[in-house]
This record gives sequence, structure tokens and C-alpha cells, in this order.
Amino acid sequence: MSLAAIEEKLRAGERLDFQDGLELFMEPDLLALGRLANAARESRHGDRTYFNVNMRFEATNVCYADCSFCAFSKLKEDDPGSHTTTHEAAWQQLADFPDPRLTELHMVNGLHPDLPFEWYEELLRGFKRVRPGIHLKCFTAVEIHFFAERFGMTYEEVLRRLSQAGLDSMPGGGAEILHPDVRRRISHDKASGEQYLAVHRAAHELGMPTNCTMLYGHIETFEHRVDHLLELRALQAETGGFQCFIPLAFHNENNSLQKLPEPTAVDDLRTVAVSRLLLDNVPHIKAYWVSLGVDTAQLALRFGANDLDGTIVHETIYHAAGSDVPMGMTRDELIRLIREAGRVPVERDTRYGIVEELPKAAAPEAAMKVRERNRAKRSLATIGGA
Ligand code: V47
Repeated sequence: MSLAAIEEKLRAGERLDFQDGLELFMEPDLLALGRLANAARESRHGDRTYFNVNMRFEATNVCYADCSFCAFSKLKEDDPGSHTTTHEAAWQQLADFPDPRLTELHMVNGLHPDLPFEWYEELLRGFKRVRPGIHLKCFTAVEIHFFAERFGMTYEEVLRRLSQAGLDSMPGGGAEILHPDVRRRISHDKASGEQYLAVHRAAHELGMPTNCTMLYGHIETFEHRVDHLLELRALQAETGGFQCFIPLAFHNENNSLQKLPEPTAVDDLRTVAVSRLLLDNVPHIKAYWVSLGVDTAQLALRFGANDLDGTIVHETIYHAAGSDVPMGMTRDELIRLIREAGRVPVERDTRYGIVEELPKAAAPEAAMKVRERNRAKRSLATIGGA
């Protein structure tokens, strides 16, 4: 089917299928694809582009799983570079966060073989003690599955207990590629694709919102990507619990897949665009600036994405895998990126409640600068002439 035929389907409100997804990934005209995705984005969100003031935290990087793309985890507690926080140090870090606008703590950890379940519960309780208003977006579905197996609980029991301790929502990490042919080769010893989805289903049934991701640009094919997106779409049709989808671009340093090239900017933008078109029931598509790089993330705001993630402050997973983006960004920098893309910056909380909607720039910043310079010159000339 041609792009024009897919466009016709979209206009008629028809759902895209597997074959359409493949065609979109194969479409050579990136700008035409981007235009379709941008139209879908604008019909939902107009120019609104979300970001938040958040911080990343990892309690431990000790992980018994051996994912071939991962550069962040250490197998054992005494391996060089491994670390596990104390409760006090974790709480202090949150208490010391200087910006009162902080709304979210995003925590992802390794699968530590020895920490008791109560340790995590106490960690969450302490976070809420030091900053009662903070939203705790913590633990991937892979971690929840690990807790369930290790501590002999159902997903529901794990989630209920963590929620009673303060957990508010779950991030989307750990999805990688859901298809077993890929998963078997890159992350064979953790939750399967089905288990990843089952944990999210359990969270949604408890009323807990979650995000979802896809790690692309390594050994998978376009078929695997389309399959992955359609699996997520099917679960969303059932539960409606996904808030946001985040395509994650593979980084190749310091891991066992380092011989593979990383995805190009064209692949990044195409993946964002196809995600927006196939995941027609997931409201938000995030251009995670750490994973895409700042420039591509900004461009992605015209290819279907309507969110940039947040300030983050201290990112570790992508930096371990060779990313050279900053460790964090200021709120002003995020606002500038969004404005320069001609969009309206909207500071949000994790549930997409609006914290502050900022005005759109009157013109792209570069043009503003020229105008300001000309205005300054004119007033100098007036003074000179008086
Ligand atoms: O699960 C690990 C991925 C994920 C590499 O939910 C890698 O709002 C690329 O899930 N190259 C963690 N990717 C990050 C994540 C996330 C990020 C931002 C926002 C949200 C959200 C979730 O990072 C992991 C894994 O899929 N990852 N190593 C790598 N070498």
C-alpha cells in the first residue's frame, strides 16, 4: 500500500495494520512520513509540548541479568564500579534537590540478588517522608516480575505493597523488543515479553498508570518493531493504562553489542513517526532527549513527539553506553528547545497535569535575536542623532 493509501486510511479513521506499519518503516520519503505523524500529533495536542522537572535515581546497579545491550549493570556487589545506596544517602539526595518545582523521582535499578523486599518498601516510604508531594515513578516491569518470583508473590501483591509504601506509577523500561526471537538473544534471563505485558496489565487493573518503551536499532528487524508496537497497542485497547510511549535508540559503547552501528537520525525520526501513527491509542509520544540526543529530540517534536521528558539531572544508563549528551538539562533549556521548535512549552507533572503553560515564542529564537539586535541598533542611532 502506498503512503497516499495509508493517508487515506488515516483520514477515514481506519486503524493501521501490520502491513501498513511495515510500509511506513520502509517509506523513503521521511518528510512525507513526518507530515502524517505531525498531523496526528497536532490533532491531539496542537502545539503543546510537555516536559517536567524530574530527577533520575538508581538505588543499585547490581544485576544478575546479563542483557547484551546493557553497559550499566554489574554482576556482583564487589565488582569494580558497582554500587548500592544506603537509605539515608538516597533520602538525602532527594531532600537536597535544590529546585522546589521538582515533581517526579524516576528510579530504575538492577535486579539485586540479595536485597529484601522490605528494603525497597522502606526506601519508598523515606522518599515520601522527605518530600511528601513527590511522585514516585519507580521500578520497571522487569523489576516487578523479579520481585514476584524472588519473594513468592503475584504481580498484584507486589504492586499493592509498593503502592502502599508510596509507589505512584511505573516507567516503561525493560520492554526492549518483546518478540521472543530477539529477546532470547539480547535479554534471555529476565521477564519475557509476555511477562512484561502482564505486569503492566496488573498495574493498570490496580489503577496505576505506566509508560512503555521499545529499544530499537540493534539486531531487530522492522517486522519485530511493528510486532512490538502492535502488542502495546493491543494491551492499551484492553486497559487504557499507558500514558506515554518512549522509543529508545540503541547506544553501542561498553556492551556486548558494540560491533553494531547505532541507529541514524533518519531511523530515529522515522521510528518516532511510525510510533505515533501505529500507537493511535497512546496519548503521548516522548522524544527522550538523552536517548535521541538533544538535536534529534528537538526535531522529533515535528515528527510526532509531544514530550521531551525532563531535567533528569544525573543520567547513568545512556552515559555508561557512550552517550555524550549533558547529564541533565535546566528547565530553561528545555523551554528554549521547545520554543525554538515553534511549539508551546507545557510543564507537567507525571500524570500530565499542567504545572505551567508558557507562551509560545513570537518567532524562532534566532529571528528574535536579529530583531533585538536591529532594535538596539536603531535606538543607538536615535540617541546618536538626538
Ligand atoms: O530498560 C539500556 C534502555 C531503558 C541501553 O518511562 C538502553 O518515562 C539504549 O526505560 N542503549 C531505561 N538503551 C530507560 C527507560 C526510560 C527512559 C526515559 C523515560 C522513561 C519513562 C523510561 O534504557 C532500559 C533499556 O531498555 N537501555 N541500555 C543502551 N545501551
